[in-house]
Amino acid sequence: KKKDTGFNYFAYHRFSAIKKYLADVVTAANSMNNVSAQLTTIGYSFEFREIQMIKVSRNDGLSRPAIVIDGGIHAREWISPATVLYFIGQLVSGDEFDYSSKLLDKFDWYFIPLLNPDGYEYSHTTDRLWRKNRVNHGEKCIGVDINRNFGYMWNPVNNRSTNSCSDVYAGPFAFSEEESFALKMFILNNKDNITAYLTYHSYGQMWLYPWGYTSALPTDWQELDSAATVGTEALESLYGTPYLAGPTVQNFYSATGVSEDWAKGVANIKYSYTIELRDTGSFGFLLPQDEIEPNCRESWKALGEFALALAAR
Ligand code: ING
Ligand code: ZN
Repeated sequence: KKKDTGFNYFAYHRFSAIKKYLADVVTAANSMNNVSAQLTTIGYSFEFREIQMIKVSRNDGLSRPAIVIDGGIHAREWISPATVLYFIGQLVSGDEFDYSSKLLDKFDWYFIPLLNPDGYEYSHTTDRLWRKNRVNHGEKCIGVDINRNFGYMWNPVNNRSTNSCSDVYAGPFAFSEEESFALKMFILNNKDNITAYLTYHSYGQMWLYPWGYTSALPTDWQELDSAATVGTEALESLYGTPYLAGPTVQNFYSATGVSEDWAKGVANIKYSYTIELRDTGSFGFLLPQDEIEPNCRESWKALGEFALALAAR
């Protein structure tokens, strides 16, 4: 039996609509006989919004290696949660490339589609280009960059960002933020079983792997590189969208306390990536709604091929 939620994947939605969609996915999955969807709240934001995680898996009671995917760490990168919501729908209800059944046979899937709900809402109501969360630590300015707040190489002395007004403020201490802390606790509670961690951002069209804090490479970088290249080649095959696979510092810039580094360096997740979605700057963070569909289709194809390649290793 197959049921859909009626959700329009090709528009940008507010927090409340996303929350309703996730509840509808659980209802739809419960009406099917070979897939299970479970919704949990892994934390609450500073403004008390739920940080929701949805697990999608076979409902045969077996435990499989896990892939963890997050979106919406940065408020203004609206294409990121839109893409992760699309992934959830394809996996639960079936997809045009027939990946979903194979992907559910191989992995348990954990999605946190909107890790920074406060910032996301603020980018809808007040400041479209807001990046951080909306925490008030009693400092001069509001907000911490969640992707500078993770506890691996956090804010080192020679590169210290103590300015709360900076867009990349690292916070008063590592994991000071509910959002990064919630992700950390979830991952540490499941860490022996996680094969891959993918964090979706925009923009730049890149599939990046550690390290983010140094130009040195992890010893297994060639395995990360070849898996990333499977992803980018599949992605390019649909519309010819050029994507670059490579190490973060060499291809983008360096930063400390980022989630991909913590996932690999501390949680020991082998395949840890930051994916920068469309575009390369023409619209930047303001990606028009008519690019959501092609962006989602090519990104889903990339994820499918990437995950199947991992399963075959
Ligand atoms: N990009 C990431 C950022 O947090 C990044 C890129 C990740 C840089 C990891 C260095 C290390 O700055 C976006 N779009 O936010
Ligand atoms: Zn980002």
